[in-house]
Amino acid sequence: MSVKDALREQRIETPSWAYGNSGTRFKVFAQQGVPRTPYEKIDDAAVVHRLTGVAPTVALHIPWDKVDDYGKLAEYARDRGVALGAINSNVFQDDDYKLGSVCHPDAAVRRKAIGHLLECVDIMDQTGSRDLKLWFADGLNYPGQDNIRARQDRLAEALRETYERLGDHQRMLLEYKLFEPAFYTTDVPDWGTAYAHCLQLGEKAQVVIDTGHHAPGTNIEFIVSFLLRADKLGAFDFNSRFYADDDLMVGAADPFQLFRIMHEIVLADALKPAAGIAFMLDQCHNLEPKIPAIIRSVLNVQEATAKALLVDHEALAAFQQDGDVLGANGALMDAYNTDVRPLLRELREEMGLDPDPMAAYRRSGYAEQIVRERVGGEAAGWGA
Ligand code: PSV
Ligand code: MN
Repeated sequence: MSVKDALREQRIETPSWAYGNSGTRFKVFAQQGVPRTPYEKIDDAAVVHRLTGVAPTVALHIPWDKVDDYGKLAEYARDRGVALGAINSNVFQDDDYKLGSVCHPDAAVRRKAIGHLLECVDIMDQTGSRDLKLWFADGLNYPGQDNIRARQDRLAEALRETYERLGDHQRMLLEYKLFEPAFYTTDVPDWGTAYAHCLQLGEKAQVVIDTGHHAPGTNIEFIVSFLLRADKLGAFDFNSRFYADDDLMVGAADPFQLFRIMHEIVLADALKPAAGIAFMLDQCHNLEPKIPAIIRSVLNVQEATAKALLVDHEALAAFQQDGDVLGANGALMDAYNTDVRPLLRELREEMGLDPDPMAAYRRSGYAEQIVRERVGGEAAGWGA
C-alpha cells in the first residue's frame, strides 16, 4: 500500500472532554465558546473531522457526557458526519471512591463501581461503541493503608464481571498509570499489570497505552512492540508530557518519541483500522484554544505517521542483519528528518480538504460563531 493510501485510511479519535474547560489543580481558566452539552462537544468534534478528514469518532466520558437518550446522541453525531467512539468509565469522582473503587475494602463501594462499569456497557449497546475504556484512580497513599494483594483480587473480580457482560463485538481496554492521584501504590500502575489482567480475562481484554502514564525515560515503543507481538495492544491515549501526566498536545514535547511509536505500529502493519487499535487522544487544553489545539494534535499524529511510513524497511532490515548499527540508525533518521508537510498537503487536496486545516479553521469563523452563540448555560468542564 502506498504511503498516501495508508494515511488516507488512518483514524484518530478525539476525546469529548478535550473540548471542555480544564486546568490544573490550581486553577481552571474558562474559555469562551466552550461546549455546554455533549451535543455541542460533538459539533466541535465534527469540525475537527471536517477539516482533517481523519478524526471520524469522538470518545465519551460517563458521567461527564451523560444524556437521556444515547441513541439520539449517536444519531446526532451521525448527522454531523462523525460517530461515537470509546466509552470511558469514571469511578473516581464520587465521595464514595476516596479509598478506591473496584479495589475498595468495602464490598458495597465495589458493587457501586462495578454497577457503573456495567452501565457503561449498557450505554455502548445504545451508542454502538466497540470499546469500554477503564482507568482506575485506585491506589494507596501510605504503606500499610490496605492490603495490596487483596486489592488485586478485588480488581480481578470486578474486571471479570464486567468482561462477562461484554457483547460479542465489544472490548475492554485497560489503562495503566504509574501514579496520581495515589502516590504510594497504584492498583494498575504499569503495562505489565494491565497485560497480566487482560491475559487472564481473554481476547476481548486489551491494554491501553496512555503516553503520559510512565516514569520519565520509559521506552514506550518497547511496550508498543511487546504488546503488538502479544496481540494485546488495544488503544492509545495520545498526549505529551515534560514531567508527569501533563496531557499536552501529542507530539509537542517529543515528536521523535511519537515517530518511534508510530514506527513500531507501521512495522507491525497495525495502522489500518482492521488491525483493531484505537488511536485516541487524551488531552487537556488549559491555555490554548481547544479546537485548533485538537486539530494541531491530529496533524502531529499524521506527520509522525507519514514519517514512519517513509522508513525503508528493506534497507533497515538489511542493515540490521549486517549488524550495521549506524546504517540502521541512519535509515530511521532519514525518514524522521523528512519534511512530510508537502506530502500531507497534497494528500488533503486529493481528499477534497483544505491543505492547511489550521488556516482553514481560522478562516472558517467557527471560533467567533461559538463565542457568539454559546452564552448562558454552564460550560462543560471537569466534572461536567
Ligand atoms: C487518567 O489520568 C486518564 O488518562 C484516563 O484516561 C481518564 O479517563 C482520563 O485521564 C480523564 O481525563
Ligand atoms: Mn488516559
